Amino acid sequence: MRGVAALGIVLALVVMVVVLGRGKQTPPPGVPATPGGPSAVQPQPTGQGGIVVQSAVKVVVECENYESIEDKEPKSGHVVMKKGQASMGETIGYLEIPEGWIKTCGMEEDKGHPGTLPGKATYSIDLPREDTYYVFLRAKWYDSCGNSVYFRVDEGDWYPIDDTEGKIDEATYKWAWHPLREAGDPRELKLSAGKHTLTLAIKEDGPLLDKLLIATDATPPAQDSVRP
Ligand SMILES: [Ca+2]
Ligand SMILES: [Ca+2]
Repeated sequence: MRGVAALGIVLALVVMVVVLGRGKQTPPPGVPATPGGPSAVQPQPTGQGGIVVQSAVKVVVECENYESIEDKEPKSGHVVMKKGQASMGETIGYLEIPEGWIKTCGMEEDKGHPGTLPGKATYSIDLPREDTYYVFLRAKWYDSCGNSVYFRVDEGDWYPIDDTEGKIDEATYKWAWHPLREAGDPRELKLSAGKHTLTLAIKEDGPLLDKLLIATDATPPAQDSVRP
């Protein structure tokens, strides 16, 4: 009898171990097994039929987090660029080009000449690969004399970002994404892998500049999105 009881106890233990073992969930591939670990699952480039599908590149730069800035008119010391904050559900920082300083400083003549007005901010980016890139600026224009900036990559040509995105009426604009365009279409920029310097320069006064997006996708972010 004692032998049978012992066998019964052993069998019960074996059943318990099997049941407990089944209860343990193995996380699916890509999901971290430890709580609190990184939750983002990075899509990997996949090969199919010899075609390599590359993941999209998105680089976001906050305009107020510049690497260098020329924020004063050199002769008078007048402030031409300054940091600001706004609350849009969350607090966002921006770079403001105070309205009116171009006239105050008598520099209207310089507005049409890229890079001659004071007021420039630079940003350093590091691109993962050589590709065709598109540029979008999240900004709040001021009015029809405050709805543009100049942009360039490294020592390249100055391009205007100049449109009426976010326009409610002549003197009222809301925050919007402004694509860098060429004859109405998104401008294609062939950029090499590695470090590049982006520069925003004043073209008109009044705009508020939130962030720059450099992406391999030519589709602009949704107009009301704070984060692309
Ligand atoms: Ca203005
Ligand atoms: Ca910002």
